[in-house]
Amino acid sequence: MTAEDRERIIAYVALGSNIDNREYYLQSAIAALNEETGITVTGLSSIYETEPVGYVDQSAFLNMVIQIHTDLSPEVLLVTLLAIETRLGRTRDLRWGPRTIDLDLLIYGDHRLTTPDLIIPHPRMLERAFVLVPLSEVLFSRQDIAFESISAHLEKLEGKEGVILWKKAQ
Ligand code: PH2
Ligand code: MG
Ligand code: MG
Repeated sequence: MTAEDRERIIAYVALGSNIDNREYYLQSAIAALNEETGITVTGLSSIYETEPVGYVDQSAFLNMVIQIHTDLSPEVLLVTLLAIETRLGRTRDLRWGPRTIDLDLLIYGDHRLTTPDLIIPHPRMLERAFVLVPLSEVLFSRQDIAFESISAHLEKLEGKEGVILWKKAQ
């Protein structure tokens, strides 16, 4: 049995960075996730450069979405994401402010979950072109059945012009 057979849950994580060497933070976070026991990175979107949303007086972001296979619970996965953010220098001075790396759990299998710390699916993902553009790309490339519903949301969404392909996935 390979690691991927044991790691039964398919999950999607959004990555964002807008401080210093943004691509370095994306790549370091992906490597750190892949090194965790119980997580295998199995799909990568392209990297997009995106206009800041929400708090607009900050530098442009690089955003992407990855697919993972995992046998961690959603709560343990969340703690793992936050620990990797901290290791990569993330501070929380300003909500929606500049960050070395932001790791947001978007989708965890077909689970729906609301706890004080975590809502799955991510409550704002359908409103954000910087999430839906890379998410629909990686869903399509991994032949995930969620592609149809996400791409239907993406078609209706405004703000896609603020999301520009920056480095195409291999
Ligand atoms: N993240 C936010 C707020 N605004 N804007 C862009 N373009 N990309 C982000 O990742 C982002 C944002 C809060 O997490
Ligand atoms: Mg975020
Ligand atoms: Mg976050």
